Amino acid sequence: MTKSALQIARAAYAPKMPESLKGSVKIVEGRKTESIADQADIAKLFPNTYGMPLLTFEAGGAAKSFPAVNVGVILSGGQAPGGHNVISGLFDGLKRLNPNSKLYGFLGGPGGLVDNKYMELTSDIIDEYRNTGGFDIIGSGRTKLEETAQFDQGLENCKKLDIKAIVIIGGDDSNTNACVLAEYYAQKNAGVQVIGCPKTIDGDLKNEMIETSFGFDTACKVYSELIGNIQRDCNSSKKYWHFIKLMGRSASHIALECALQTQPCVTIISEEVEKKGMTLDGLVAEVAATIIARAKEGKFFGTVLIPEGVVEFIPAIKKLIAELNDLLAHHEAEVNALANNDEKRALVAKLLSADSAATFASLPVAFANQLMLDRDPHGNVQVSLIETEKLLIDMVKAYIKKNEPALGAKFQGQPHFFGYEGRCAAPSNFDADYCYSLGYTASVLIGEGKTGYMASVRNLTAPTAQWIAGGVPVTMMMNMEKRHGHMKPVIQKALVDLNGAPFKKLVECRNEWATQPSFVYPGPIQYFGPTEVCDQPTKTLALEQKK
Ligand code: FBP
Repeated sequence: MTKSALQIARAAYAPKMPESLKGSVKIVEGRKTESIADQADIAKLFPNTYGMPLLTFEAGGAAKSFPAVNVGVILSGGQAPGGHNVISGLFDGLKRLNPNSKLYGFLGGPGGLVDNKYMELTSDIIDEYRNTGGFDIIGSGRTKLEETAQFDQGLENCKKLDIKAIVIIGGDDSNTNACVLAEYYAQKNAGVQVIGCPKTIDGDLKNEMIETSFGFDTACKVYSELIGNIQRDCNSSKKYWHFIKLMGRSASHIALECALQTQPCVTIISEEVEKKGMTLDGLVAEVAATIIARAKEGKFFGTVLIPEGVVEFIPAIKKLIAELNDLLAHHEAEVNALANNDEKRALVAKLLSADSAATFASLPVAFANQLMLDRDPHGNVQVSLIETEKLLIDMVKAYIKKNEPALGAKFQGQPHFFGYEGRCAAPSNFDADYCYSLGYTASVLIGEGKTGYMASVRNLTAPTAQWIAGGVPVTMMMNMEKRHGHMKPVIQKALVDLNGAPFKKLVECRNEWATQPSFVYPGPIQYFGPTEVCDQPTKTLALEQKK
């Protein structure tokens, strides 16, 4: 494989680690934990893994000897920068506990465990992937591990390889399933531990003990660089409005962070749209108001940031999508048998409730067609395939033409979607260090015989040496939610907190950003250079931690 000069130089980067992980580790047990809600239900469902204590690692533990152990690792769900460093940290940590330990990678995501598709990860392989982006070392997948038959098959496959622990690197759903798996193996006394690691560029797996999910930092820095470049172009030509959709299936953390980094004219935050009970027309009018105000001052250019999942937060469309998800699951064959989209829309409209049929009929045809696209394996609409940026450009143009005809002719929109561009970037120093520490932490949890824990590394706005590593029982993050008509224990997804410091900062600044020259141009991620250029955490983290 031909490597770029940066790849070669970056391979030599030694991730910075918390002091506590550099030598023998002392494990400090904290308070017993409770789930964030529905304590009685969760305790009943997880009799072996509920209520375990928080664990904090400190430097200076007594030197111990550990038996060699075989461990399996799985990458689950969407790619996020730093996954390879979780694996290299895990590998180095296991080898330090005992050089005869082995690490196996299950291939193509959780399905690899069930189908027994794996490879041994040797030091030669690991060295090829240190500090690189992507999940290509073993691949990822979205198979859900939730059936007992899958757990049993996985156990049989672990036994064949003498695997005593599995590390699942995934988002909220994957870690929920990791916890169910940990409980199941504990109940069966199967001798297989399960440890989770918090991954997702979306940034929505976070709570008191998980300050951020890995990959969010790098992805936001990549998108912010691109937004900054567009803003400079925009400021130079002064003729386009750029509508930029940003990935993040549900929560708007990415849009908010990119806004804080680049100071665009308009930022839509889905959680605010929902709180205000906005309609699509209301949202269009609000975006158009800024465009009209700037046009009246002779500025026919600007930037609008759009979170990927915004349509699902518009109450009427949310209801429509929920009905469509249900309806398409039950009438899939009937709908797919129809020859064209006009016929499909007509059939679907008949099957919807009166309210939702009216909403469906009010939507531009191309958008209504996109809402009928195939669902993902969890039955959800694939929001990254919905061209919200184009929809908003068309609707805003029509609105301005109708309400301010003289200005309407001058409005020119350019659509963009930034998503996949950021998911496999070479991890920033922050993500490279954070991920390596997470993997290393997982190895310590395995050495200590823990199961049902997620690796946690905190105090992330302090210098790396002061980061606090440890373990959090996954049951602590759970509550009961309705999924497919049944109440299920799940890790609570963290949406943007409208009372939190990052959103408040946006609110404080957005009028100025809409009207005054405010664009910021963050430039590309820097891997070498002064710490204030290379090692900054996200603005979200800094504001949340009052830095
Ligand atoms: P995860 O939640 O699995 O980390 O995936 C996040 C994400 O990147 C979303 O932002 C996006 O909506 C989705 O994956 C896209 O999925 P796919 O890769 O299947 O197109």
